Amino acid sequence: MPSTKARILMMLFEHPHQFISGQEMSDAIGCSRTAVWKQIKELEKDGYRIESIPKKGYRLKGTPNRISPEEILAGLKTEIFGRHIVYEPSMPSTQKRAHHLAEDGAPEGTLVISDEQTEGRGRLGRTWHSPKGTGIWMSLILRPKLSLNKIPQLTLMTAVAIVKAIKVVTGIECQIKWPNDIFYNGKKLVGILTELQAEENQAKAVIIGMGMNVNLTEQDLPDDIKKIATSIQMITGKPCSRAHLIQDIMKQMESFYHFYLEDGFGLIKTLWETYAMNIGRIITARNVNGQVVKGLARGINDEGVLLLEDQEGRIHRIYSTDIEFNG
Ligand code: BT5
Repeated sequence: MPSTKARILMMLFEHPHQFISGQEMSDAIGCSRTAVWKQIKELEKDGYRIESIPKKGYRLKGTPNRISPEEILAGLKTEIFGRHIVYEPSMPSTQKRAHHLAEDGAPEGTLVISDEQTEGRGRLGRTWHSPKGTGIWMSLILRPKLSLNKIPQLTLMTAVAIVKAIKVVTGIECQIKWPNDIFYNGKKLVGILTELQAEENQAKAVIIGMGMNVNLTEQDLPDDIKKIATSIQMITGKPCSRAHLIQDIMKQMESFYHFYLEDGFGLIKTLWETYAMNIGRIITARNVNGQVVKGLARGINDEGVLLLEDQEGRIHRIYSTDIEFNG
């Protein structure tokens, strides 16, 4: 059961431009008007700006620059994705925390979010730069009944869902770079990290980490990353509501996930190829044997594996390695 403070905040978020009277709140929550007033004062201490007019009530005027689980929940249109949120202003890594929660039995749809990561991680031991109050750094716990070879498809599903959500919320049309990046104009906007807890040949939990540069400016990034990265604010010139993006990503992911579990990979394959930036281009990749292969990216197969055709016409299957463009 959410606290009185959380319930008041949710009511304020649900009526963004209207005043809600103290009486209305106390009736809905089942507490005294004085208790409502005390919690409003607490919210102001947390950085919320709340307008208060006698006989009219309270209205939300501004939020602190931090992710608010209450704000996310107030506009969330999902059944399970993001319904249970674990939030802290700072974490070493949401991915690491999600792994612990999954081991302790956290249910499917649990979303771990932080405003800052001090040890954010990418793939293969790389780091993910996650400055405070600027991006979406989150990890979603799923518990699909899937064999292990199917799990990489969830990365592709996530990429498709995020591209769609970014388009819906901001109007920006991004592209997917194999296997796990979302790009805009040649620069990285989002990175996805899919990790697994397995038992025999079955997934016990899948942790999908998403790092999204939302309101970062150039000053938020170190020099080496500045050259290769962008953010939604850098593209549009204005800040974007992180809560709205999270809500839409959860909604898109949930509907693709249900569709995928019922009908298979077909729809995601088609959308992924539509959004992909590498199809039809010459790329260099490393295959599972460590061998470097150069060829034309033909598309992905029904398992979600990238197919590369070399100069002799041989088809190579590329799993989750990085690629470079050559033309
Ligand atoms: C990824 O790895 O792109 C996956 C990133 C996943 C991050 C999320 S945040 C929430 C969750 N918790 C975590 O601890 N991680 C996940 P990879 O393909 O290996 O790309 C990493 C590379 O991207 C780095 O080596 C840098 O070159 C670059 N990079 C680092 N921070 C970046 C940023 N904020 N924006 C763009 N590029 C960045």
